[in-house]
Amino acid sequence: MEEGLFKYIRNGDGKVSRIFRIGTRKSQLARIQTDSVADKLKELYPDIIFEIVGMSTIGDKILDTALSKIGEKSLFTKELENALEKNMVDLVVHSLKDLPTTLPPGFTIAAVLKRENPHDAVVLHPKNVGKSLETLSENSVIGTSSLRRAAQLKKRFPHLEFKDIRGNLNTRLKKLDEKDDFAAIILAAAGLRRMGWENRISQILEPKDCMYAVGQGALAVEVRARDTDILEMLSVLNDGDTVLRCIAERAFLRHLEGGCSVPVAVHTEVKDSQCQEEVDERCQRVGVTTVKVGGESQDKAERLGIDLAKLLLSKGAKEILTAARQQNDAR
Ligand code: DPM
Repeated sequence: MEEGLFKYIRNGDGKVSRIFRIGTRKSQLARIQTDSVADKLKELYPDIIFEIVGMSTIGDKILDTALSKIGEKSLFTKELENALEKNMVDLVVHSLKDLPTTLPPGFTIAAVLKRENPHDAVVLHPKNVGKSLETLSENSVIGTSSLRRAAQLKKRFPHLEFKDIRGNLNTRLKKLDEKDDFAAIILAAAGLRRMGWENRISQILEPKDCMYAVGQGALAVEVRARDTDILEMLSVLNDGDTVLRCIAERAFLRHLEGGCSVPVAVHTEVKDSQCQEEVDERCQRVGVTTVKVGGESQDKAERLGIDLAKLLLSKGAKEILTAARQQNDAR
């Protein structure tokens, strides 16, 4: 791969067109997510050639340490951003929840796609089928390396124990099914669905039991901020409600100075659908609706997130988060 050069192809008619390269992590889930975005783009822009480039990230290479312990904020995104920087790829598809709330200078989110089910799900060891977190026996071990999930569920289900489990989704399901270490594991419903493993979901966790992570269930496309043409091209992928929710959630987490190593959870809803109609804008392209969320409602969403963070900080959130960070460092 040549650095610093865009990639072009000469068509049969002698014309030269640019190839747009989409960077992705190599895990099966990342590939599925990237393919789904690439398929949408190919359908919207049949004359443009998109090519997928797979890459490994720190998060993929370190498989034996809990995510929150590695201490690298942009675990899954750094290598992909390097590739963007060097023009080796033009766009990168991420799970929004893995994207730090502040991107390095020069990068921006071009689109946030319609959110899937954002909730967490319980996947049971086959021997426990028919049970729920509530009815699992005393001291059953639940696998998760998410501080957010463990913190909420420990409080709600004090009879359960929580232990780290790492690896990609395939590895985790294998560890669950083929060993006797875990009674159940907790995973994002969206990831399970995308992998085609919806049938393994025995319980979807309601917000009263476990709220989800900021951005969970939504895919985001990251690009070079200076590429205004690409930003314009990708804007059709935006889902208005998802954008508003994720702006509010990310502003909230940013203001709390959280990251993936602190137990912060959210639950958002767009209540005012009239506001949505105001911000819908029909695009000239045939058959395509561009949802350009108006600047004003985006500002409102951002302010909502910040105000909520301020409220929590005034009620002692800072001390709780500091203690959680120290506990995590000592693990
Ligand atoms: C982040 C967390 C996890 C991922 C922490 C959290 C889960 C880690 C674990 C920030 N990223 O949620 O509190 O369980 O040890 C990740 C998954 C998805 C994106 C897998 C999952 C798929 C769902 C989506 C890992 N990142 O959470 O089960 O696209 O939102």
